[in-house]
Amino acid sequence: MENAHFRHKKGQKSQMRSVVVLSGGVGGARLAYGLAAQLPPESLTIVVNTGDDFIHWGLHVSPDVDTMMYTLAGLSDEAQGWGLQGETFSSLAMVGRYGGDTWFRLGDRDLATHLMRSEALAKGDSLTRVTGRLCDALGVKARVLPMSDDVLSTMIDTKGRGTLSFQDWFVRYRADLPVERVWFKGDARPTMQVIHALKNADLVIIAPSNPYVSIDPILSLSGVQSVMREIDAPVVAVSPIVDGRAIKGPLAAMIRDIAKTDASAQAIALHYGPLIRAMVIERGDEVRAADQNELAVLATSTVMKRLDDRIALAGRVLAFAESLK
Ligand code: FO1
Repeated sequence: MENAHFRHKKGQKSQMRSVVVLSGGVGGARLAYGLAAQLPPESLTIVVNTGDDFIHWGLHVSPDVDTMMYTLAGLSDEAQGWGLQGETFSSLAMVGRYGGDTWFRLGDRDLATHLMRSEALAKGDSLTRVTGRLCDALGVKARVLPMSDDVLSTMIDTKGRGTLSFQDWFVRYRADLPVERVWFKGDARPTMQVIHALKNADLVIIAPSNPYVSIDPILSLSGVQSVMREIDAPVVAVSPIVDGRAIKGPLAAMIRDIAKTDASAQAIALHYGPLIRAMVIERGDEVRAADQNELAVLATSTVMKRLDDRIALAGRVLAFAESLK
């Protein structure tokens, strides 16, 4: 299946030969969709957070990888932000009847993804290889790389309920418990494909994803930040904060709880510090460098409500990045 957007934009390709995006779920997937419409598939690599991964009903669920894959394939449930369009939940109802866990709503067709992935992993396949095959089957042409083939679990120290795994905190407790600290359990390495992509990048984009729970797991892997500092390619962060609010999810409250400051593009710049050379922020927001270095800034419309917004924002990010060279 070829997405119509990825066909009719052929005249508008960017000069960038190798763009690497670091991403979590929804926000990053929307920008990646736009980039996939602007770049030839071989020029786009998306490194996806797997800190949210967990075992549920005995299956390996990889929420951010699946959101990326479904979004690029044009199959995602846009209103909900996760899962597949037109999904049904008969298996979930049956699990409930057996007295099983139903707080995490796995859909019937989504279940097929977790079955195929879990079977392949049990046979000794890597998450990178199985993700590649699932993407191929869904017609996703850009390269989607899980950040690691090892297990790294995002953990949340909460006020009130102690330490919770990410999905417990995010879904079971609806991200309602104040966060004291985010940390990562496990000794995971980035894959060699991730390091190779970063080393050869002309541009690294940090997607408008939650820095604490979507991007930091990737940055915590040994070697990732040092490669990002060594390369000549600009590192550009797209702000997930618009006018003091997070476009989706608990980020604004997390910034207040963890950084003890109001949510703003500036809080994002401070978080990434010298790792980024440039930032794309919402028009009307303000940002300055977190240190003595220069921070190039593009202030534009960053909200991606419609498919065309994604493509337009991706085009502006690429043009901005080209102007930095
Ligand atoms: N998020 C929810 O808020 N409730 C759910 O029941 C839920 C189920 C679910 C199933 C598959 C999947 O890939 C994602 C799912 N998510 C659900 C979203 C997901 O847990 C989070 O959005 C991400 O981990 C955060 O990026």
